[in-house]
Amino acid sequence: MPDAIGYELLGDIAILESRNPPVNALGIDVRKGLVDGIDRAARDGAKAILIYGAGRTYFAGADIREFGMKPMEPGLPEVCDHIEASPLLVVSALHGTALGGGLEVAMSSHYRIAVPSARVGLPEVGLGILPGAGGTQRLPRLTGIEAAIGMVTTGRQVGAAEALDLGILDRVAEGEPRQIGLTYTQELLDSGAQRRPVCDMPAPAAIDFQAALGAVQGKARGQLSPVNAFLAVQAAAELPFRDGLARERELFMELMASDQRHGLIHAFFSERAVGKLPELKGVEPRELSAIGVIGGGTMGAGIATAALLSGLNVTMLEMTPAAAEAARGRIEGNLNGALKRGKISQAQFEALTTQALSISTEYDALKDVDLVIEAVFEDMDVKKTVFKRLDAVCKPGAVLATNTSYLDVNEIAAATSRPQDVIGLHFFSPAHVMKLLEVVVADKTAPDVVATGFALGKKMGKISVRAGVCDGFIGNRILSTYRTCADHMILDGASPYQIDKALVDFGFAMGPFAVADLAGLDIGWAVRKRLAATRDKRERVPSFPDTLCEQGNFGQKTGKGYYDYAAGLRAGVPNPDVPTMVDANRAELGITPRDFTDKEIVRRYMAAMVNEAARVVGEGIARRPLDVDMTLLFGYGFPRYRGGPLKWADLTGLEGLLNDIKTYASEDEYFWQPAPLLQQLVAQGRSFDDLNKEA
Ligand code: 3H9
Repeated sequence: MPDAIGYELLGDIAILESRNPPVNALGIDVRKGLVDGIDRAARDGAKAILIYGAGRTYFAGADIREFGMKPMEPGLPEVCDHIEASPLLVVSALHGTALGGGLEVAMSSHYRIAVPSARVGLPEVGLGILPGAGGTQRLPRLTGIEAAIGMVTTGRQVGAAEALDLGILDRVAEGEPRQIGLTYTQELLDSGAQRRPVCDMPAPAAIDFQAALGAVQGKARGQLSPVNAFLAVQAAAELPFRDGLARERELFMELMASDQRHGLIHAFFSERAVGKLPELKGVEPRELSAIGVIGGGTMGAGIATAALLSGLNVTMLEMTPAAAEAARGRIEGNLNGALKRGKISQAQFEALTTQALSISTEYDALKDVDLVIEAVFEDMDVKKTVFKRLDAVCKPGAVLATNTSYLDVNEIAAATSRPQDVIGLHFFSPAHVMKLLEVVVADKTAPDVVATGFALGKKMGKISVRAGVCDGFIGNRILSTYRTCADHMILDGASPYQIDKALVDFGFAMGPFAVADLAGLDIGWAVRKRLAATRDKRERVPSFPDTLCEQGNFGQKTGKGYYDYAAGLRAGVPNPDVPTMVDANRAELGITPRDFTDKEIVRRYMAAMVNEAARVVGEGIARRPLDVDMTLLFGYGFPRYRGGPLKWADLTGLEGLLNDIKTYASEDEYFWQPAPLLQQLVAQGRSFDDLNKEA
């Protein structure tokens, strides 16, 4: 028997212990071990079998790394059937996270006990698939159809107490899984309990499936897996158990073959790989317990909030007592939100706002902090002045970070006598909510300062991505290119509203013009003015975005931008002045507008995004394609089920994209210059993902 499952016979009970760290994923050795163990227990004359996991968890699911490989027998569905069909009484003892295939193994057991801290769930939809080892047929037989639909279509995990209420667990007990499992199994044997296969339980009662499906489709926003998962659960009510399993398999295989499955699994592994940089192996971060934040506007207050919530002490620096008070108000407002959502208690709220937070108007207050993040006005001279002051006041070894979103971190570092301690930490607004953190590494930044940036991100629960220095780093640089592409399409005949809609239909959380209204149109305006002097003569520069700003329309904060928010609607309605501004711009440039299909809009927009992303990787601004993918996913509303722009490009076909870029170049040679890395990959017949694997 493979070592992945330990076997021991203790009296009447055969014990199967999974030993497959770190999460007891149900890889081929574990599956074989389970089947062998079940058979051996019968041969050994045991009366019952106890299954549990060694280490930190019961099985956390199928081994995702096996997806896409040649199937290896026995598959998980066969393993589950084998467990359920055992003539012996089978008990599973759960701890940690019994997820996906893990919960499916548990539900194939005849009885289930768990420690109070255990969590269970079927998170497969998040990977673009559905529970494919009987989970969609067994769960509704235990919980009823509605609870099963809720869990299976959202991937929601439930704690042990709720799982007990729902009928997923039979008992919850304190202790180690082995010990509580043995006690329970012995008790069942002593009481003469019978085998209790879920497959023999009555089918769950049907509901109004049509209405329920509509609700699931609405929330899925283009993602296929929740819908197929729903249909599989529906089959549990409508078909006999075996036929239901066959239906589950059919719907599962459909998803396995989908690009969305590739995209979501890429996201799963990339999310974990993004913070693991070869250059940081063995590099210890610096001490991090107290930080300073300069500037208490929306961004600074958000950063301070995130830091407080992660257990750090924060000193906020503002210019005047009035600004300091306003900053306190913003931070308290943010923490109040966390209190209302139950993320912190009233006592924690009090402690965070009184003991952990201090606000000052004197730089001297920053002399003892371990790290300072500057979030002041986006202006190089202002930033340099701040860093000179920090250089004078901060203790040796303190990390000096700028939250700039575009400016040259090397130039900022050069304003200090300690450029090795200077780094960019680019948060996204609202910083206590948005998951992305770009860790911008300047030429002289010391490795342990980079490690400290990543350590801070981890503490705050962020997805931290390493970025090199350039205008806009990874995210904003790519954003400015695809935004330019969108502006060009408007000049040529599309409307902002058609573009926004086409991209929302593609899966983006919001379209680029709605995003611009939210972020504030003055930001882009300032960037355009800064870059105007160095602009290449061949660049097509629309004037309508400037016209909009010149008339005082900065988006949501002024009540009007591309959309009009006067009616109090969060989404706004199209601003009727915009088409007039666009028409004037077209007339001035002598453009006759043409129609765009939604498909062409998406194709051009994505081609521009991928092309710039390829440049960002080619120049080493992003270390790996997956770094770009995670940046766009966590900071720019890119649909997770497409994996990120470069995963999308791989799945779509790089050669076709390159050909389209070359075709577009016949209209605008300057904008549509193919990225060298994209050309190289096409010439070599390789993909972006190949580069991820080599890194
Ligand atoms: C399924 O079950 C399909 C079936 O229905 C049907 C089949 C027919 N496989 O997250 P962590 C790795 S689909 C392979 O950092 P944590 C992970 O990559 C599955 N590897 O730890 C990482 O590796 P590395 C349904 C896996 O404590 C290491 O383990 N199950 C798997 O923060 C540690 O992971 C799920 O979707 C896996 N299934 O969180 C659960 N899981 O160290 C997915 C993890 O090299 N897993 N790894 O970077 C999770 O949600 C979290 O990992 C878990 C632990 C909550 C378990």
